[in-house]
Amino acid sequence: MDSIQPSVQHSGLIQWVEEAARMCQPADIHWCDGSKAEYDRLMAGMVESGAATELSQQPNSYLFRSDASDVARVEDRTYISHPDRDDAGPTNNWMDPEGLKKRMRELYEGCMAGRTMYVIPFSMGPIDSPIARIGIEITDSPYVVCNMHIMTRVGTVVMDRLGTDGEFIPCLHSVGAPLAPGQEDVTWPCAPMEEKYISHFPRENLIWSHGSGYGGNALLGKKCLALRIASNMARREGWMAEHMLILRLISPEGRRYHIAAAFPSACGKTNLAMLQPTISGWSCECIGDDIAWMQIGPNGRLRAINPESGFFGVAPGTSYDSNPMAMDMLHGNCIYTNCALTDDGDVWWEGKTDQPPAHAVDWKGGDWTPSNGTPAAHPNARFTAPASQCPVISPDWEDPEGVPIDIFVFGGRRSHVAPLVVQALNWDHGVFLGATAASETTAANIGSVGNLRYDPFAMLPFCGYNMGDYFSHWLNMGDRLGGKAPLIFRVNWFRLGLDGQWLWPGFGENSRVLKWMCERFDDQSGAVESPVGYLPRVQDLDLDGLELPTGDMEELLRIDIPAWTQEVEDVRRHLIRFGDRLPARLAAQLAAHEERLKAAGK
Ligand code: OXD
Ligand code: MN
Repeated sequence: MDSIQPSVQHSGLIQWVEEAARMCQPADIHWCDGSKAEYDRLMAGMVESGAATELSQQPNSYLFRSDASDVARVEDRTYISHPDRDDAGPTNNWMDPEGLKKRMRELYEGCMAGRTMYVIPFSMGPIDSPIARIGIEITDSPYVVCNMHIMTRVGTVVMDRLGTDGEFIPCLHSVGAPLAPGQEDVTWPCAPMEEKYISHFPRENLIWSHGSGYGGNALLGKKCLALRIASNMARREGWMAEHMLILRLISPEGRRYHIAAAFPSACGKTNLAMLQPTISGWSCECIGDDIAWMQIGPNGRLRAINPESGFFGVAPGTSYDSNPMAMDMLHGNCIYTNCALTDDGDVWWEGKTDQPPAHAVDWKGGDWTPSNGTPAAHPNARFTAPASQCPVISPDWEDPEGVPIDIFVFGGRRSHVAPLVVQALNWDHGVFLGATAASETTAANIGSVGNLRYDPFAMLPFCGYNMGDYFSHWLNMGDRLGGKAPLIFRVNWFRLGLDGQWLWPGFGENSRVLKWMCERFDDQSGAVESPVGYLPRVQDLDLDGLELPTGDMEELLRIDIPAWTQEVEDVRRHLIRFGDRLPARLAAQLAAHEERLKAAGK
């Protein structure tokens, strides 16, 4: 087998690919050039093998159905392998690097037999951005290659940038399903749960993933590199890698505000990133929907890039009501995974239209009619779409220097207690708000749905080191930014009324809340100080044209002191898990929070 293309001159890369090939023993090696011809050829092969279905209603778009056991990120099988367990902290799974590598080498041995090994050079961030980083993913999944073509910048341009000795982050991936000679392949190869490992070795900037072909487990540029490994690099080098969308809001006067917002998975980040403001004269441009890399620029302000070049969005719930811009983006050149297939050759998912199709093929490949009583699309079904197709993508979304961030938002899905919006009293209090953000769990991870869990900064599954140290990093960044630090807010679009219905209409109406934040940034709007931060009064929000039942706004902004007081013990339990890694400044914030609640309860 000829493993190396004569044009590849990077000795470190050649050595690593040869080592991987010796271990995984693929039948063949393909170096990806990132061309459309390459994408088309791989897709044609997958259509022919039955792994993909070409959609007749959308040009150049394909549907995949995964194995029923491989439908989401697997947090239980995700490891942060620092030599010292304490550096991974209490919120990450840990195994010592030697033991984990030994176990994974056993699994990798011969794991690509009968398959092609693809070598994908990719850039996270615009190729010419000083903030961008290069990764090389080795994978035996052509589905992964095609998704990486959309989600990252891939191929020859990256190799040219890498040169003969450039730095790259090695990312090894296998679906873990070797083929014996003559053995027929399945449409979605993967390994059983106990053989799935999504492993990170931050000390070496190394990623090893085995056994899953789905999303963040397999598209290693996304969660593994751009968050778990990058969060370590960012801490070492003094920048930030965050689970945040980036958007630009433009006022009727043309003033531009840049907002970076962190929400746990499947809490409406993509919808917010492509917001269509309902307030007159305001508009929104999308820069990214999932990840922000931010560095302090020469003028002392924080500048953010979106390291990705596509959207890997949750399909169910995406509709012309919830996200018209995403719907307009999904007109071709997309990959769909675990959506339903309609009889006329289009995709469908729950919530896409009010009226479900009379018949479809569901995500498991079976006949489906609305009377089945089961979802036609998996709740974590996804679309992969080029960012350039988004009708509201910002003209500056690929600006190598990034955009200046004015406002940080933390959010979560909370049925009760958390108000619609609150502004942090200062940076340290903002870090406290981020550190104590909680959310009800969703289908984006395999596990139970609807349980309340603390998800600090929406980074619980993505922070590649001890969260206590991560809180310190945020405090340090605030110190360095000083008066140029973004304002911090926390929001909750999901509070329920007594009737069990959402009180806030959400979607485009969220622009009303963002407008208040922009006005706070410009010192142009009022607020009252509450024990949990600055709250808008009803009259501080632009509610023009919004008809809400009487009392709902007051309820959305109500601070239920007994309920908050009752949660203090949970917050304390959550924070003291970090032991001596919990910064004293956050412990002081907890004490001050408790004091304020006590005073308010008197
Ligand atoms: C995602 C996630 O896919 O957060 O973005 O799970
Ligand atoms: Mn995400």
